[in-house]
Amino acid sequence: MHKAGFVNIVGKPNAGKSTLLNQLMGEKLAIVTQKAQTTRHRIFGIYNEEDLQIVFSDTPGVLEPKYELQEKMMDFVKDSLQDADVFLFIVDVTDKEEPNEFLVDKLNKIPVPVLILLNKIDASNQEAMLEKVEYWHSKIEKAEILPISALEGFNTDLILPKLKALLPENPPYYDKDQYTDKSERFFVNENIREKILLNYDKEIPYSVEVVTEMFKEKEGIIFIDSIIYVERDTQKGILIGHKGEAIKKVGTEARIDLEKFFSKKIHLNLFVKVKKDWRKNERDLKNFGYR
Ligand SMILES: Nc1nc2c(ncn2[C@@H]2O[C@H](COP(=O)(O)OP(=O)(O)OP(=O)(O)O)[C@@H](O)[C@H]2O)c(=O)[nH]1
Ligand SMILES: [Mg+2]
Repeated sequence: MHKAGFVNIVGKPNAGKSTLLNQLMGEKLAIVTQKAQTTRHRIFGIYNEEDLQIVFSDTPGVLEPKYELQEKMMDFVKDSLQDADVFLFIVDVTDKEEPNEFLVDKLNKIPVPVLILLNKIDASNQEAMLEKVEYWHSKIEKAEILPISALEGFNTDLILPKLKALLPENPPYYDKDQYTDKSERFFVNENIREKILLNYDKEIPYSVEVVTEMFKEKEGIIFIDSIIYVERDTQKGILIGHKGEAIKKVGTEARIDLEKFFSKKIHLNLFVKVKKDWRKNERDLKNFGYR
């Protein structure tokens, strides 16, 4: 007997969805930062065992879209609300704000099992936790609740057996040696964007898109040319920094990570270009892979 299915990770921005995907996969597939809206795409992590295939999908955090890019991000979320066999709904227990009622409502209506993961319990206390458990029991009655720390891997080992029990009998959807739906170039783009999220403030990270134009292996070295697009000239100046120091730091940090990811020596060239207001432009967004 072989089981297979789609397990979609959903939640508010910054709840720890990508951290959880990486923890479950045992590999860093999705970038993680302390800033909200780090993830912009739907990323599959394909977990394989002999008699099991779980297609996890990490999604952008659910928000009220304010510009076209965010609308496209929410389209990815809508897709993942439609094709799940099981939902992992991840809640940050340290989040003081109201839950996203749109998402709670959807999860209540869709006839699919929901496992609520109360995340970041390493940063909370027993009392607050018990309160949250009670609260979430009443919000989504059908759901099972599990307190976890995605960061520290606490209780995350309990998730796989629970999912296996819930998933239907199916042949695998993907080749058993495939672990993601994304290309090598995608991981390069994301890694560079992660370093930009970590190194710059305010609007800069949100105004950036990365496109890898060359990814070529020659004699054991991977040669990469990537373009960082920003929305205005002033942002280009900030990104590059005094004597190019700032962009150099991004390049070095990204290269070190990518050498680990690909287990190869990397030669990385970064270029900065302006594409005015791309976040609001349908055609630019389409070219950047936001359908
Ligand atoms: N203390 C603590 N921090 C965590 C835990 N899980 C995630 N974090 C932190 O929370 C922040 C957001 O984590 P992400 O995994 O990027 O969250 P996300 O839900 O994917 O966020 P978006 O992609 O922006 O929607 C990062 O700084 C993580 O290190 C946890 O279990 N405990
Ligand atoms: Mg994320």
